[in-house]
Amino acid sequence: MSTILTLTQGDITEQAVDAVVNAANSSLLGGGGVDGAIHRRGGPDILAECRALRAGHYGRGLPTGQAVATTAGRLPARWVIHTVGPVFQVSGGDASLLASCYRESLRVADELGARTIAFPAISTGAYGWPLDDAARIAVQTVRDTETAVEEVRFVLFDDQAFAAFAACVR
Ligand code: AR6
Repeated sequence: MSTILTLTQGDITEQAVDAVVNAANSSLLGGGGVDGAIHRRGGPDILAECRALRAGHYGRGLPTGQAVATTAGRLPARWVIHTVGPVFQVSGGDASLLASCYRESLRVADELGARTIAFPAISTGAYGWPLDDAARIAVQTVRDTETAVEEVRFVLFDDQAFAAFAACVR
């Protein structure tokens, strides 16, 4: 089964998909941007599961480039897959860490049996990754990853992000 790649401009919390990916931080305890929107609209069940993860396997937090799933609470999705993007300046622009976020999220999606997944443009907000470069890495990584996911939807918040991703999927 081949994977279809689609682009939408909008809010990731409104996507009716099996799994929504959160551009989280390693604390898993919330923040701004996508993370803030997901916890706000998804409700307290997501944070409760994140706290349980921190009390268990992820006592020191979720490392950069890894991914882990929780309930999606009140979002129109079944799961939230939390991943931690690299901070552009701190990572020195190491593309492998950003690529790992997409690859690991798809691996978790496969474990869950998710068939549709929505990604934000990870690391391009607070974490400062240049949009064009991030879009290229995101699209290339998804294309190169073997997965049973049938639709990978990139959900871009503004015109500039949409244009950057559109330039990569032509
Ligand atoms: N739907 C889709 N895209 C969005 C939304 C939304 N509701 N809101 C923002 N974006 P960011 P990061 C876009 O900062 O760079 C948080 O505080 C936004 O325009 O959410 O990975 C976490 O807790 C940008 O293009 O994620 C971390 O501490 C992209 O989503 C830190 O920010 C990512 O922006 C993670 O930073």
